[in-house]
Amino acid sequence: MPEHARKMVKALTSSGTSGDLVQDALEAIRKHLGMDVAYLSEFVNGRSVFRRVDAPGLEHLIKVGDSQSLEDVYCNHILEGRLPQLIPNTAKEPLARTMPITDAVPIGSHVSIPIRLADGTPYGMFCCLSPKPNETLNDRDLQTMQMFADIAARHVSDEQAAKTAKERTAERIRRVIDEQAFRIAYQPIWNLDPLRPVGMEALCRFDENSGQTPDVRFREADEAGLGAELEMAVIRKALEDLASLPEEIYLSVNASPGAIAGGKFAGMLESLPPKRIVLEITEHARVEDYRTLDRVLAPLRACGLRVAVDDAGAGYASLQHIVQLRPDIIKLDMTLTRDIDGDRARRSLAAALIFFAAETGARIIAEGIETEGELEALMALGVAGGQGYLLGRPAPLAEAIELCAAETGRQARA
Ligand code: G
Ligand code: MN
Repeated sequence: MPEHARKMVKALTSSGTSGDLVQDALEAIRKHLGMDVAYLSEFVNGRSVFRRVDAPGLEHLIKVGDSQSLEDVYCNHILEGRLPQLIPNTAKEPLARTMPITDAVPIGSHVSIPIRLADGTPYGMFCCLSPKPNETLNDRDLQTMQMFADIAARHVSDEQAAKTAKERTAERIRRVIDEQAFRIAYQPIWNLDPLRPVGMEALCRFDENSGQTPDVRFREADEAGLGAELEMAVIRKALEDLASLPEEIYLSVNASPGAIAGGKFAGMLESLPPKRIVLEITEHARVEDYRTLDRVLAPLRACGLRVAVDDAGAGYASLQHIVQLRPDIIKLDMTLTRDIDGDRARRSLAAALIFFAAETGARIIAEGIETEGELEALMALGVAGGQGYLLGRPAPLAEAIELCAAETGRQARA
């Protein structure tokens, strides 16, 4: 099979997600028809803009991003039936002959198929041309061209749909950030023995009845390139509440390494007591660059900011991650807490982390404690702190403060 035919097959059978599909299709059809130039163009504000071009050796004549006025080119005439899609010899087409572009390029032969998006709106042209006439071009060539144009059209349609969906998501998230369309729920963090509230974790909650968990929101924001901004907006809002917290209670906020490395965090701490703030570093992807993270955090830690590794024992919060961050606090992921009273493997993994914490001067806080059994097992292992539904659900600030005060009062009376 000749190489261009192989390419045609490849282009036709490709999954449709590859960015090179249209490029491959252009090259294959150009070679198949024995033409010099193949391109896909998009109509934008009365111009035809080249989006993909295959024209080896003619890059000076035509390249991606170049555009021409629709007044000057064949496109509109073809769309409106004044010129045929198949022109083996422009000299035999009176209208083509009178158009300046025919001699300027020059164009001897021309085959083109209008491209429409899935919803029917015109997009642009899928086109092959050559400076020389090519009298062998026939209807079968046009049919083959049509097949490739269909592939290109489908690809472009998919691309545009994905782009539109992405833009809509980005706009929605931009609004969420600008309008602070989220609430902060606070979950008390306790010293376990004696039971005493020591901190409050700020957890973001999105209002709508979308049924989406905050995780999904944050992932969407990430994909829209707004992840760090959203995280910082949440932290900013939480920090506003620090002054309302009892003096002896610290505020724990969540951030991804990427958001911290973004550099906006330090500025938000200005005029706040760093000793009362814990930064929980949430890991959802592998950290590429600990040095940047360290550069941002070192001066803040020197002033008393404490760093916690969140979700330890799950996902990317690997041992390596813990070693690199040298955290003040290690938060045991709730998957380790769950049923720890009845599960030897979880107990020994927790014990290992407790040993590690003791050796490195870190404090362990167990997340997601739901039962007395879990609480007792954790205390028996020597876990210093904990949080979870058993000790207090995430709640509006006033309620969370109330809960802490009630427990403190109870302790005082006992
Ligand atoms: O990423 P991080 O571990 O900070 O997320 C904590 C999440 O877990 C919050 O959304 C919070 O509402 C939830 N949570 C807090 N305590 C418990 C608990 O005891 N059980 C369960 N299942 N979820 C909890
Ligand atoms: Mn957390």
